[in-house]
Amino acid sequence: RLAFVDLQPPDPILGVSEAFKRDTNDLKLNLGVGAYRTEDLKPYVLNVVKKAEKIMIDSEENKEYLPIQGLEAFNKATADLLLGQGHAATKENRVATLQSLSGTGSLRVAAEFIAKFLPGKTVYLSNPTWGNHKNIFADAGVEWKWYRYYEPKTVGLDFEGMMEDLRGAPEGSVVILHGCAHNPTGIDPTREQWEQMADLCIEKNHLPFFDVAYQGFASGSLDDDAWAPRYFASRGMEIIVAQSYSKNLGLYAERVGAINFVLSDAEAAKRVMSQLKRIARALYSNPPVHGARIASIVVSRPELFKEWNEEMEYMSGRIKQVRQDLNGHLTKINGDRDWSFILNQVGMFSFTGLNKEQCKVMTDKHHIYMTSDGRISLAGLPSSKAEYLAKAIDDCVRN
Ligand code: PLP
Ligand code: TYF
Repeated sequence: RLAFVDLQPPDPILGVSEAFKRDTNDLKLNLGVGAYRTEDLKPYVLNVVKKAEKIMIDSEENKEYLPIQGLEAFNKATADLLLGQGHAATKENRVATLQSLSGTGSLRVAAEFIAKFLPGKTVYLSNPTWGNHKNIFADAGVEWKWYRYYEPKTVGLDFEGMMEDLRGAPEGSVVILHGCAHNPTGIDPTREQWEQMADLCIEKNHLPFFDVAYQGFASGSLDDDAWAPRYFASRGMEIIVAQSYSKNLGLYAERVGAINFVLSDAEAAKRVMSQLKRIARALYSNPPVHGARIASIVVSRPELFKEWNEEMEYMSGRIKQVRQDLNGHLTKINGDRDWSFILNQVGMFSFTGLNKEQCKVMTDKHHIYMTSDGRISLAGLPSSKAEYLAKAIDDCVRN
């Protein structure tokens, strides 16, 4: 009966890991998926996570269902982490926060909300963006379009193009913005540019929707990395923010995250919250508890919170170090080219500017696995392999 079902190609990002596993060459290097690795390429479980889990075992927490909206302590902690302690919006109960299934599930809940309550509105995505954004909105039945973002000539931001496209978008469109550490480019707007974007969103009555998947990973500071959504909220705009703890707490498989709606008053927040719960109820009923407990313990205990910040600085510091290493080797091997973009980009990724064919050579000849858009995850690069990577990139750009 179902013989007509056609074959879906592997996910462009997760398919890279599948291909990596099949490669038997010792030189192989997986720079595909954005997951932090130690210098010896081991996954890293944060000490604060282990400590929180010990606290949880000692207090013999039960496994009862959470309410539809999730763990209350987590929802409070996550909104405070996003907006900063004592923000006017949280004090005035203007924030509707629903714990959801990490960044992806949180985005999907909001996509369902947009489909239901903003019918006919278009979601604008940066070109390029995280590949799953398209799937999430398309599957929720929401139309999406691109706005310009990346300028290949400078390996930088096409700010003029972006502003032009957002100005040309119909009034009241939804604009997806990466809160920090843009995936895949690693290129973020400056604060002055964010200010101009906020002006434009107010002028055009656009609804800014921040995807915050890397808070703490761009600069090493949780506060600095939340600057853009905080600034937009401070301008009195209503905003949506999806949060993920996959990367900054290393809770990838625990699926910890939240969707936040910052609204103009408490009544609106109550109504939106009731609708988010209705959406979550039909999608998955209620979220998992384990990771949310970990996150709320780490965020709410000052000694653990301090240690988390140190571990995040350590992780983002290692990535900054491999940026230096890679830039240094490339400059030494091929000084005719400007490799400064590697140092200027932020977060886990570097957008190398390599085209599809060159990426194929990287994989087929050099056993370096990366997404075909030219993105490499520096979080998966040990310093000891930076020279090997530099030689492979040089080989690809020369030939
Ligand atoms: N949004 C962006 C831009 C991402 O890069 C990611 C993960 O790579 C996510 C959302 C969601 O990840 P998760 O569902 O694991 O939180
Ligand atoms: O590397 C990236 O951009 C992400 C990683 O459920 C990822 O796609 C992997 C699995 C997942 C969410 C994100």
